[in-house]
Amino acid sequence: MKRWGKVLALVAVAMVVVSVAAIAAPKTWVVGFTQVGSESEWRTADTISVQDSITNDPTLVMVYSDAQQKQENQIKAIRSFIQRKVNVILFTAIVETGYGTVLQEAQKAHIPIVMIDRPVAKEDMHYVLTIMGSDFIKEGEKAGNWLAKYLKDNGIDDGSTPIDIAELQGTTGAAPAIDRAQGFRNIAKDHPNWQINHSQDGDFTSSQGKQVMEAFLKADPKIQVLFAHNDQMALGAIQAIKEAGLQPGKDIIIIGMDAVKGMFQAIVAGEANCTIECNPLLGPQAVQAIHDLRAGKKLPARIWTIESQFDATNAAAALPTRQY
Ligand code: GYE
Repeated sequence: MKRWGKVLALVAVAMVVVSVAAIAAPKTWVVGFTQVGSESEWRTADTISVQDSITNDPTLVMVYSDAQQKQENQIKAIRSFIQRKVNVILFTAIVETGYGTVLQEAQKAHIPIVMIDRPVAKEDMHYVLTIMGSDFIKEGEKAGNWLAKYLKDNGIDDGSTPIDIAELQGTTGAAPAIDRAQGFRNIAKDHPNWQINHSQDGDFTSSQGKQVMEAFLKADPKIQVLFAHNDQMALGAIQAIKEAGLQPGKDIIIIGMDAVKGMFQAIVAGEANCTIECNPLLGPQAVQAIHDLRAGKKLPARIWTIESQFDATNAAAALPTRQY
């Protein structure tokens, strides 16, 4: 009798220990993360931020897939995550359209989709639990507003003489390419003399940016402004401008997006004029969202990132503290 009492007491203690442990240590979750590729400094910073945040979390296990900028690779990766029965899929869409079917498959398998950075098209967003990242339309508008002020402050724009503008677009069909183009035009429409005479896809890469800028300059050596959808393409274009015997930042006003270190250095050197910040350090936010999801909390449909802009007035002071 006495012995049974002891056994029961031990069992009770063990049950308390197990249940306390269950409360203290959340269940390990497997996170499938499909990244776009490694097309830019921005992307590298984003990949490292997300990978570090997940791998430094002892309650999360990451399954990583690099799509190398090919949508079919990403669709395959999502299907393999579904097969593996991961707990959550982290996903940045290369382009907006073409993911509906695979997202529906994930939904049927009850696997939540958390998006970071680039969203899918509006009609497919109901498959997605939340998206965190930047407001790309606002970024394009900031670029337009910066240009309007710069032209005015420097007495370049009298409102009637045409301003010859070239645009290096990001990957065709990608949300930041569509939205940044839109945002810039939202401002340009109030300046009828601004002429976007050249606009082409530079795929967000430095090599494409350089190549396309070379072609622009061959067709039109009098370009006054370059609006690039990311700094990487702007940096490639700066090379092309120099090789054409022109001075980037002086003969041609250069505006980029992202605020990566390379662009800061170009601004400080006087070879570029402005960059609109787009924060790639989304890892901590993504992990927070996964924790909240696992704890049964409801996530907001949109989590915005707060950002700034940099030009010759503030780039040098900010450069030493930049993280990417
Ligand atoms: O601007 C660019 C990258 O999706 C916001 O993708 C991101 C963009 C970023 O390649 O540098």
